[in-house]
Amino acid sequence: MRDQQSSILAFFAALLAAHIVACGGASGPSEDAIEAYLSRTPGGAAGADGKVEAPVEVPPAKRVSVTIERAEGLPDLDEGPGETDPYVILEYEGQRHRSSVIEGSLAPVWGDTFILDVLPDGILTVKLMDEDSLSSDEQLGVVSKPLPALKVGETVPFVLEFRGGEGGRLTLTLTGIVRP
Ligand SMILES: [Ca+2]
Ligand SMILES: [Ca+2]
Repeated sequence: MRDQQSSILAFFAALLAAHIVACGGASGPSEDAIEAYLSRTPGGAAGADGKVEAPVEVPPAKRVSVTIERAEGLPDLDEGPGETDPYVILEYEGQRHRSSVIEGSLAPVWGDTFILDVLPDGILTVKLMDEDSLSSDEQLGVVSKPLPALKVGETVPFVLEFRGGEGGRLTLTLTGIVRP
């Protein structure tokens, strides 16, 4: 008798649960929306209108990963053809990084990645250099530009032109990342 009662109770409980799920699916927010809402960072904006379906607020990146991709159109100003050995120096608010040297190339490809701590109104200065063995290295070009504000996980191309494009073009990839 007890078994029968409890199985009847279980039946109604299951029926009720199914009803709740059905109602939720028909008129409520989607499971994904609820999950996003529940997993959002505490204190994060839930959307101005308070709707659960509002996109989860992605925080601004505190660090940015800078990949030095490639340069093209570099002028051949060195002692002879194949003597331009480009490398890149990144300077950003006291942080400094130097890429590898690509020997004898006017269209170098690097793929070197560096991490910068983002500072308010920070300016990125990029120097394109030529390594020389018999004299000190030459600066082929320099450009300064503010870093764009990135959200965490956002990736953008960042193209720099030297001497208005006459001195070549350098492509970087920027990705917003969190502070570890
Ligand atoms: Ca040189
Ligand atoms: Ca050189």
